[in-house]
Amino acid sequence: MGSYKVVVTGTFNSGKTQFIKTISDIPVVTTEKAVTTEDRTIKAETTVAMDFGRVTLNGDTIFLFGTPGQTRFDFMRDILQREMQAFIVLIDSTDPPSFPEAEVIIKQFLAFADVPYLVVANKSDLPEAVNLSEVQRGTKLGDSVTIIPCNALQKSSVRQVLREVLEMLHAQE
Ligand SMILES: Nc1nc2c(ncn2[C@@H]2O[C@H](COP(=O)(O)OP(=O)(O)OP(=O)(O)O)[C@@H](O)[C@H]2O)c(=O)[nH]1
Ligand SMILES: [Mg+2]
Repeated sequence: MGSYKVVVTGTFNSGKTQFIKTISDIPVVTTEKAVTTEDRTIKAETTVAMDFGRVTLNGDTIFLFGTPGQTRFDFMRDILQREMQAFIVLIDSTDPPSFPEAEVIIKQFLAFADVPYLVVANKSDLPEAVNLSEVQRGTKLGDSVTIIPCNALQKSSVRQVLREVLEMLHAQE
């Protein structure tokens, strides 16, 4: 039984805020603001600072910190990464052009701290979602990195991802 800081990061619009909202035991602190860039054709609001939620699973408490997705807020990553014990990289499975960006994010995070991480192919419920091997190719992640599918609208699916993260954290102890 422990408490852990886990950062939920990933590409723009990949479902980071949704992921935290779906599983959090407390009302999530969000920082959604109207999108002012060309991305506004994709969604109306975006995270500009962070999301914060908390969940207890089998006696372990996870503090979830979501990052913004737009690259102009990348400076927030350095702040949110402090003291993190693991991170989750969400990828929008319906948006293959965004896949290479995930690789960049992973490298940047690992350069900050060599902690366990999990790559999540989110929005797996949508018909346009590509399969896991396509996500693997697009992100140039080798076979050694496990990518797991997720539907962030579904609590059981998010819980499954967090169980995997806890397993990685416990393996280190
Ligand atoms: N069908 C489906 N929709 C999802 C899923 N995850 C997120 N969404 C939807 O996708 C949209 C974007 O989700 P957000 O949680 O705002 O994404 P984000 O990564 O926080 O976005 P930014 O902070 O702007 O980078 C919302 O309408 C979500 O409800 C999923 O697994 N399946
Ligand atoms: Mg967000």
